[in-house]
Amino acid sequence: MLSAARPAVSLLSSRSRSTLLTTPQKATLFSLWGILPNMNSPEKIVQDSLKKDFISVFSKSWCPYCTRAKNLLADVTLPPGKEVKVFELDKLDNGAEIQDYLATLTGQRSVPNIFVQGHHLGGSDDLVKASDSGELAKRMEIKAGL
Ligand SMILES: N[C@@H](CCC(=O)N[C@@H](CS)C(=O)NCC(=O)O)C(=O)O
Repeated sequence: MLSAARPAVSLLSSRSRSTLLTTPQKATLFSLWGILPNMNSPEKIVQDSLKKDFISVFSKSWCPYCTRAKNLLADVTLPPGKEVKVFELDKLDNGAEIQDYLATLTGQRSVPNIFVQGHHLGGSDDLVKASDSGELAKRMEIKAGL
């Protein structure tokens, strides 16, 4: 259900894009609620995000594991111009279908479901482990030619 008062896209940080393009800095999380601006199939929504977004988080707004993951990611330093995209599945009209598609794609039904540079990382526990072990930093390295 979409509430009329709620914007389709809400910006959690007011950090300016021009700054983002020049220096590595703490992540900006863009959170999507309501109806996605471009209402496509669940597959296309997910695949587009995996192609374009540096980090994709499929989340639910009430989920404590998701909050932990979003807090951790908000504190990560990203390469210039890179962003974290958060899909709040309980707030998106086709969130349940997106979750079904993610389950077939990754074998993981739970949220958060996290991808870095289009590659599946896992859930919140996996993110914490990857952050502690240095795996997350490795996965965030930009490969030559990308
Ligand atoms: N160990 C998982 C736990 C995640 C989890 O239990 N998430 C709950 C929500 S807080 C979930 O996905 N429940 C099923 C659902 O919402 O469909 C992780 O670290 O991500």
